[in-house]
Amino acid sequence: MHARLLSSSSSRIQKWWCCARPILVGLVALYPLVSCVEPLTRDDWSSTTTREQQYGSETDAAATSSTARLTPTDDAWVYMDAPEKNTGSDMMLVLRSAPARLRYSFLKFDASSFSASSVSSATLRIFGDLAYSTCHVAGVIDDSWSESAINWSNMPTFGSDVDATECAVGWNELDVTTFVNQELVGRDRVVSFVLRASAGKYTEFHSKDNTTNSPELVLVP
Ligand SMILES: [Ca+2]
Repeated sequence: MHARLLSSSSSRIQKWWCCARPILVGLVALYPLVSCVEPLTRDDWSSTTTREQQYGSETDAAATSSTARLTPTDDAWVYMDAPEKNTGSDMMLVLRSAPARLRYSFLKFDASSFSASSVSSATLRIFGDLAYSTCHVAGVIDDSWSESAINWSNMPTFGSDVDATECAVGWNELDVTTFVNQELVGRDRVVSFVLRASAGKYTEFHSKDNTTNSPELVLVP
């Protein structure tokens, strides 16, 4: 009797083991895969999670180049009827188009702190105190001039106008994107401009030596 009970129990254990063994083997085999998957908590995911929150920023390198607002390293105006006179420390930059009394203004910016290789836009901003004329801007490739030495007799040559606008009192903006990209890509990262008036009376802008509203070159990567 006792032996028959033992035999019956052993048979049930063998049947159970036959069924359970493949399951246990499977679980053991799957364990390394399951243990690598970290559970999501409520904070790990939401329908509004941004790509950056999920993956981190891919643009850390690009993020170092942001919009730059540069003030001139040099600015001065020159006038035809006083060809040796230098105005490098004047608080104003002057334009005039009257025959034999022309006035041009030169500005120079150092863009070496701008880390992007090119701009999507570059804007020259000048603040008018007196403004009754059309203002023209042209690029100046020769950056060897300085505000303390430039005058009508030694001013650098310049190219064609790259933009023009009806200047007004207050802020005026000129698009210099193409010329700035030529400087950034093909030449040095120092950018000079000349401003001229095509018609009208005196036009005067704040220079960098003014206490307020200095000219600025806004570079957008
Ligand atoms: Ca100056």
